[in-house]
Amino acid sequence: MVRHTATSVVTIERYIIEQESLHPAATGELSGILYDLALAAKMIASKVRQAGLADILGATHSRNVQGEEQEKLDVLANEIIVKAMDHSGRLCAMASEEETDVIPIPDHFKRGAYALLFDPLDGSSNIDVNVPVGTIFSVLRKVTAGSHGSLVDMLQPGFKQVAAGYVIYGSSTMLVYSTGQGAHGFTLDPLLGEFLLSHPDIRIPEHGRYLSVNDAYEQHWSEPVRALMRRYRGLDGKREAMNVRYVGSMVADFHRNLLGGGIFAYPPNTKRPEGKLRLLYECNPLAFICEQAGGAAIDGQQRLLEVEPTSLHQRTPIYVGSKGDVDIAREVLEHGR
Ligand code: FDP
Repeated sequence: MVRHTATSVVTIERYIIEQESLHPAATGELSGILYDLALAAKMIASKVRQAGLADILGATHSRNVQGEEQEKLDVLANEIIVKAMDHSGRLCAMASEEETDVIPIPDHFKRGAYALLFDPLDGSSNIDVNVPVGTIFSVLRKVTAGSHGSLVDMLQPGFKQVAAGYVIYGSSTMLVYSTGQGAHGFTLDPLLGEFLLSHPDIRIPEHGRYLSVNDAYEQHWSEPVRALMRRYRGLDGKREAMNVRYVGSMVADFHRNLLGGGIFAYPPNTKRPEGKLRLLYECNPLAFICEQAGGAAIDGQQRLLEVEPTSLHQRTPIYVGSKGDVDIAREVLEHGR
């Protein structure tokens, strides 16, 4: 925890600048992307906070009092991010969970050296019932020639991420990011309207207390996955039982385990042999943050950050969290015990 005094606080802007100064070659472009994302996060947070009041929930085609089309919060969050980021001159293209194809930067704006991928509002089925939701983002360096970005720039393995992060809209709004030098958390002070450094250099415990998995799928899991879950629950007598916590918002489940220790798993099942969660803008960013905090992430067979992506909206199984608990997954899934 960082103690701020009445006259001295560490804002996210100050922190990003300080981190940037550790890299003499830095151009400031990546820092600019992170500020713009922090602004977008504040705008989304304000919409999420008003969600119950502003009548912006429900179907995309519902109408407001002026008779204008109203948007669902996830569609709105998508627009907020696109519009906060498209004109900065720092991105070559974007991709979002909400959009089928790569989102080009309009011709009348300058283009830059980075690609941004994001899930604007993860856990959106929880919005209507006032349960935390989140935004997840991943930044990659452009690898193709020319100024416009393309799908090729997006299809890079997770270890190539130059920055990744998430925002959780919970009892407070927090932004956690990493540029490869640890994972750092900032809490939004609603009075100042600023993200303040609250969790510098987050370290996830080696073994955790919490198991986050939707065990309604148990009947559809393979035998090794069932054996693994029995292990985590202490049913095979080989370890102490973990507590089960499953919010159903990946960001919320991940965040709790990052701070308190544990594992989040979304294994494949016969109904979803590829898993459910998206590799590029859900799993890779959280895996990157987790590794930076001393944790680990696998897809069941290999390190998640080394998976070679083949399509934009590719799904993957995931086991992410405390290193000791992920090691157990690796072992039990490989040997079935
Ligand atoms: P949602 O469908 O509500 O957007 O990203 C997808 C996600 O939520 C995750 O946030 C969450 O962990 C998972 O799906 C929940 O899926 P199940 O209901 O199948 O457990």
